[in-house]
Amino acid sequence: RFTPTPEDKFSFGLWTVGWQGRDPFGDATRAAIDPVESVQRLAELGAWGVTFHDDDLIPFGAPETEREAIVKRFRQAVDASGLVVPMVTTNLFTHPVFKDGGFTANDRDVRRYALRKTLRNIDLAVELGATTFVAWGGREGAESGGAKDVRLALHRMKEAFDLLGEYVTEQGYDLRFAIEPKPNEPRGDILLPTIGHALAFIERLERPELVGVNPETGHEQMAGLNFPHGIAQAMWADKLFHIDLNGQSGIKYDQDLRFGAGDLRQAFWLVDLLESGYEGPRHFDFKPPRTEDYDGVWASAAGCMRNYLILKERAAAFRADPEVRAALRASRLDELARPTAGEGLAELLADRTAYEEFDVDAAAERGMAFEALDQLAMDHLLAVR
Ligand code: GLT
Ligand code: MN
Ligand code: MN
Ligand code: MN
Repeated sequence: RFTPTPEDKFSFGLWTVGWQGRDPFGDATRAAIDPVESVQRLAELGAWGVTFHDDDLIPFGAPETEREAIVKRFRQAVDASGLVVPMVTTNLFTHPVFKDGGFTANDRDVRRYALRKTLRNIDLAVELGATTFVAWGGREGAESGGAKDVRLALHRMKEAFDLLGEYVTEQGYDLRFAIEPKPNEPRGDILLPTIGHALAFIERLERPELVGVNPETGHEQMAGLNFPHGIAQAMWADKLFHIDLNGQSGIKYDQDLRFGAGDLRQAFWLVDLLESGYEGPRHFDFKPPRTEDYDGVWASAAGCMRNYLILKERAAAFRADPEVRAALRASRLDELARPTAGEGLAELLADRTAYEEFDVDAAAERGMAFEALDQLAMDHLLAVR
């Protein structure tokens, strides 16, 4: 019970368990973990996939021969472990050259370099079997108003994704892009700050079908937004290509807690939602707190998966409960599922009961019974039903 298996499709970034605990105020509290060890430990814990940034695996600037040797050794470890590499991403934020961004840096030569670094990494992603390429633009933004012409920056952002889409199309690659929004940190304000901004941006691209979103729990919650609502809209738009699961307690710095820590109620509704139709990876992007030693690192990775499975069981129990079904009807969720003007505009206009004879006062008096429904959810979440 609550033991993960590859069928659960849990994946982890090398940068998550490998985080050394460096923060703006303190040095690393742990040494780097060999990516090969991370692969082995994650497989032992029951994970299905491992993901990485180019620089998590291959040190920035490593010569070609060293790069090849590292990739070969990593690929052997991945194959031996049985893990897959479902997603790869590019680091366009750590090196000082990216201090003003990658795709939207004011310096044109930096933008060209960022694109070349990304295109090179796309080849590696495809070589390792990845079908999703995440783009988190953490450095795409500004701290002051005059520093960035946002409309021009969005032109450059569009140009970048159009070029990336052109490249994978020309190469015949089976690879889609997933934009990861974040409102701020490390930049004062980041471009494409929320799921909604990203979805609107994608529709202006030359190949919108190649681009979706990779929302992260904590990033939306940093903006005070309801994460399950954002995920539902991404699913509604067929744009949930990938997801970064973690935990966040309210509007503050990006906590990257293990999944299930932080806002537990949103985590419950999120799992309920994902299990209703999302088939992609359950990817954890968390940071084992810097208080932890290596045992703590693996304990927190295991905790992410365990909490997902517990919530999955709790959500299934909620949906299966006959009293919940009755409560959902009492709250008229079945009515929400019906088109408002099923037979069209003419029928709506001709229906006197819809307006002239509609009893507004009686309708206004009807309770929605949401509190009883939510208490049932709470009882299931707390496992007292
Ligand atoms: C970085 C960021 C994450 C992103 C990663 C992908 S890098 O750790 O904080 O939210 O998902 O670039
Ligand atoms: Mn993330
Ligand atoms: Mn985060
Ligand atoms: Mn992060």
